[in-house]
Amino acid sequence: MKLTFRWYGEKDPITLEKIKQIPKMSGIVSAVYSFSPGEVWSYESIAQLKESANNASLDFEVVESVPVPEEIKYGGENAPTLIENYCENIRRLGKAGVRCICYNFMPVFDWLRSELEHKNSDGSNSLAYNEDTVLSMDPLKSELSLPGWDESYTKNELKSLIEKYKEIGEEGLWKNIENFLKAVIPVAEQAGVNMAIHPDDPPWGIFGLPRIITCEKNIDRFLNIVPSKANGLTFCTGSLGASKDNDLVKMAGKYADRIHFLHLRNILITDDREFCEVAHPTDCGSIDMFGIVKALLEKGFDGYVRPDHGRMIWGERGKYGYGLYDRALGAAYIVGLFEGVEKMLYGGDKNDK
Ligand code: DNO
Repeated sequence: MKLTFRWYGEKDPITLEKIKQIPKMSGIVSAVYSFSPGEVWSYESIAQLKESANNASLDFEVVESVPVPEEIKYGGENAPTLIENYCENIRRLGKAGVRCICYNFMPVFDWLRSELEHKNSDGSNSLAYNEDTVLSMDPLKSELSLPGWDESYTKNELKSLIEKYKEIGEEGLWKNIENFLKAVIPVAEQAGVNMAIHPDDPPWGIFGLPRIITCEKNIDRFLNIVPSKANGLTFCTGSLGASKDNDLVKMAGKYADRIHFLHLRNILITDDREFCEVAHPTDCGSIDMFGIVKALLEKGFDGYVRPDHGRMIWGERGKYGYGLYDRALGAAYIVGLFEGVEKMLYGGDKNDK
């Protein structure tokens, strides 16, 4: 596996030098943030990102994310042009040495939480989700907004966007993802890039909005739309694991050859549709991190891995979920977990043989 770490660019208080000091760190996961969804990223901006990483002896082979504009997702009239722009970004990134692109197909909201500073008993804080709180903030009825919302929309824009998705429903979203994949995957194959869709977080519909990358049945359907290796997954344990119906160990083994990017994090499910984010190790939460890694390695997984959201510990403040300390602890745990499972399965790192 290649251990990576998310970096938000030059403004990120966590510098590349600090990232490089995490044991076994191979590269960064980043994106060009100066373009709006749907725009083509300039060659210069991509090259600059790569150069910054390489100057710090880090690779830049994974992009998270090239965002999919809403109009592609709801199938607006500009969708074909926007899909062509998306293809151009894939070509440019492939040329620059990017091998994996993470993206999602979640309508309107990306990840959604009800709390950003949930107090844990050890004095740390982390992101948390409580469905009752979320539902009480229905944007069609309430004036409040939740963490994770794109604040660039006015309330009215948000409402009309939500209405569009309600009209097309789940099958409409499937149709639009099919159009997207059929255009984009051949380009990715050509460019030597693996596309890795991020599951919906949390993995169920909210406010009547359809969400489809949620469970085994739907992931089967998704992968079969274009049965190419380049049409793959970001296996995000914290997202898929929020639903007790998802058997993550089974899914990890089943999809191993289509998983190009692994987001490892743990959550503690406290009730139905209620959870908080916890430290990475298996015993800290509800997710069998060991079982997942073992299932993947048994099937020869050799993709990119990153520690996902961390708690805020040791007084750190910063971008929610993306501080340094707990993610670095997560990275160290991941290295240990892989070392243990690899030695158990084949006596060492597969790549050393
Ligand atoms: C949250 C992230 C997501 C992810 C996107 C991928 O912390 O896991 O925002 O980057 O969904 O497109």
